[in-house]
Amino acid sequence: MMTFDARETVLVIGLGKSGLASVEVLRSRGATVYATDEKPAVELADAIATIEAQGARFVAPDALQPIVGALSSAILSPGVPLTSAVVRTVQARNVPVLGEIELAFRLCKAPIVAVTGTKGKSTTTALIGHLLRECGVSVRVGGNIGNPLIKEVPEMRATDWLVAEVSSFQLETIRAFKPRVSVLLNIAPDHLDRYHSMDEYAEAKFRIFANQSFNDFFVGNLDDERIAMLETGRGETTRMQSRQLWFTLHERHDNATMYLQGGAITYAPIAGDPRPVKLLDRREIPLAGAHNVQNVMAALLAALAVGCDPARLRDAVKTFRPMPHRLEPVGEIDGVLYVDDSKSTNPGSVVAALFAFDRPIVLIAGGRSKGTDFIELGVAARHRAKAMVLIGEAAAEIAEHAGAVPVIRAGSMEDAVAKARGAAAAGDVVLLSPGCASFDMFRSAEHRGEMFVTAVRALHEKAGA
Ligand code: UMA
Ligand code: ADP
Repeated sequence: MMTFDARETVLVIGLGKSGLASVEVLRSRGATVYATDEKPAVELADAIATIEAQGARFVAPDALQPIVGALSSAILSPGVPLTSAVVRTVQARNVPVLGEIELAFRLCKAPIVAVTGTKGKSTTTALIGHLLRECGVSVRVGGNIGNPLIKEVPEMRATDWLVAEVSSFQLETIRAFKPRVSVLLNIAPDHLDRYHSMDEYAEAKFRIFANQSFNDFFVGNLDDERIAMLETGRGETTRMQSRQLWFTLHERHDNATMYLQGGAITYAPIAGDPRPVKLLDRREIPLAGAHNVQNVMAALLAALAVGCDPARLRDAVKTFRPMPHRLEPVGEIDGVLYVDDSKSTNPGSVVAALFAFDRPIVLIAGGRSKGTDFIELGVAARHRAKAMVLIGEAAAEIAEHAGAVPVIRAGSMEDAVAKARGAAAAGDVVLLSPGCASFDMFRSAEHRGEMFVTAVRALHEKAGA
């Protein structure tokens, strides 16, 4: 039985956001804490100073041997793969390696709603938080969305709810993690630089419901082929113990608890009055694109599973606002709308973005590929884009799939926005939806979005001048 208190010695692996938060919580519980990180020591000066002030000690990866024997567990940051040398060193001495999410689960008194999927996690997680709050539930939100889950946990009571965005990386290192409600949005190519195959990636996602039992709920997307295979009775074996709540963008389907009927999100309660309830018209959703209708359905089902009242949920959806860098309109200049979708970091989210507008699109895409191909992105661009401005390492690879769509190359975000402006006419959209990681040119996807906004503002000032 791991207690993570004064009786134990714990090694925290990785000193980014997740690791720093783990150190802080473990130290506040009185555990003896060591931390390690593979970055050069000079780059870690601030992190080391922070943890030392809390009474933890930094140990370089090549100096771990003498302390490994004393460890009761190791807490792994999501960015550190299980195959890393540090993890092997620790596992060779039979020290259990758990993720920060697992630690948070073990210390959390509140029930958890956990959200995963390739895309839409942050939007859906934030939306569930918003819906629960509007329905009077005491709720906290954390995880992959940015604020480490472990940070939210210490103060929580059994009557609160915790909404957790969990990535496949985080799910790799759970053991007992058992959300009361799990949500699986979609599985599309991404992170193929870390996983050997789509099957391996999907299996990591499926861990979200692995420990659930019949008192728990699973919310799943019936329109996603891989996920629909989990429906009881479809596959060869029933993998899931939890109660299944399925959603679909199609009209009523036997096993769907939520579906679109005549453009209205409709809910067929599984218990009680079986008559379908029209919740809201899809046009009332304050977010663009069919993919956001799916996100809203998933969030509504999760909130209903928590016990929220359908009538209050309807109004609560209407007051949600898009998160920054997710199809966020950032300005209109000379009739051209500029949209920041910098958080589009895989090809699937570019496809979703291209179909979210019914006006001509000049697409800005590219960056560092994550081992995915760009075939579907090319197909969607050929349908929907009037021109593509390509940036970053993947520009040449994406250009191969452009067909007859004019391709313009750009060397910086400022250059890309100026060239997109040149290709656009009044009534068009200039859409930054990169479909790639940002690290070849920017510090993060947020930084990339901010650079886009800065370039748009500069255009605006010029236009006004
Ligand atoms: N490190 C090593 N060895 C390695 C890899 C990393 O020592 O092999 C060290 C690095 O030197 C660095 C530290 O580990 O100092 C970074 O840890 P990390 O990569 O786990 O990053 P954190 O800052 O702790 O942020 C993590 C998540 N990062 C990743 O999953 C890569 C954040 O998700 C998350 O918001 C945060 O915890 C709080 O929960 C980011 C992300 O990109 C947004 N997620 C991926 C995605 O959304 O696609 C999964
Ligand atoms: P995640 O947290 O999974 O990365 P976000 O909600 O932050 O997801 O959205 C990231 C990007 O993916 C944005 O560009 C957004 O427009 C797009 N997106 C959101 N939901 C979906 C979805 N269900 N399917 C495809 N793309 C989506």
